[in-house]
Amino acid sequence: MSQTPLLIGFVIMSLASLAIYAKGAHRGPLRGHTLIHAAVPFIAATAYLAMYLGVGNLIKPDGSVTYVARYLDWTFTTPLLLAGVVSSAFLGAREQEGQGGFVTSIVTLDVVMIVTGLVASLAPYGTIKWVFFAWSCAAFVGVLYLLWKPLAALAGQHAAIGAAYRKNTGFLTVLWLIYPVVFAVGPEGIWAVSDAATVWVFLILDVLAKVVYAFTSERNLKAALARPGV
Ligand code: RET
Repeated sequence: MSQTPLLIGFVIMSLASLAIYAKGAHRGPLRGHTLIHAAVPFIAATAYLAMYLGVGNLIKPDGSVTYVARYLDWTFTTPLLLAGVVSSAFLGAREQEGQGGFVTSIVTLDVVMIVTGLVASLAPYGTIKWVFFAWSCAAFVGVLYLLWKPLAALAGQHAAIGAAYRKNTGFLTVLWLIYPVVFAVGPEGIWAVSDAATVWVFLILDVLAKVVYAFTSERNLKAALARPGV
C-alpha cells in the first residue's frame, strides 16, 4: 500500500474544495456549478483520508487491494459531475423539460458502472472478474451515448453553449476513458502494473477530473454565456 499519494490526495482535495468554492460564481446560472464542483473534492478528500488511514482497504486472497473508499467516492462524485454536465447542456436548450429524466438515467447508468466495477475488483482473477468489467464498460457506453448524442444536441441549440459543452465533455471523456485502462492493467485486473503506480495514476486522474475540470469547465461556460444565443 502506498501512503504518500493518499496523504497528498487528502491535502489537495481538501484545499481544492475550498478554492473552487471561493473562486467560483456565486450568482447567476453558474451558481449551482460552483456548489457541485466544490462538493466533489470534499467527498474525495474524505475517501483519501479513509484510504490513508487504512479504513476499507481490503486485501484479497491473491494479495491485491480493493480500496472500497475509492468506489464509494466515485459512487457520489461521478453522478455529481454528470448532473453538472446535464445542467450545462440545458443552458443551451430552448426548452427545459426533461432535465430530471436525463439526470436520472445518466446517474443510474453511472452507478451501475461503478458498482459493477467494484464487483469486478472483488471477484477472484478469472472469467467472473472480466464479465463484470465488461458489464461496467457497457454501462459506461450508455453514459457516453447520452453525453454525446441527445445532450450534445440540446446544448447545440445555442451555438456558443454547444461549443463549450463539447469542449468540456471532450476533456471529461478522455479522462474517464483512462480509468478502466488503469483498472485493467493494475492489481485489480491483469496486475501488469503495481499497486503503488496505480494509486499515483488514479491520484493524477482524480485531480484532473475533479479539480482542473471544475475550473476549466466553469471558464468555458462563462465565456459561452457572455455570447449572444442563436
Ligand atoms: C472501472 C472499472 C470497470 C470498468 C469501468 C470503470 C470506470 C470507471 C470510471 C471512473 C471515473 C471516475 C472519476 C472520478 C472522479 O471524480 C470502475 C474503473 C468502465 C469511468 C471521473
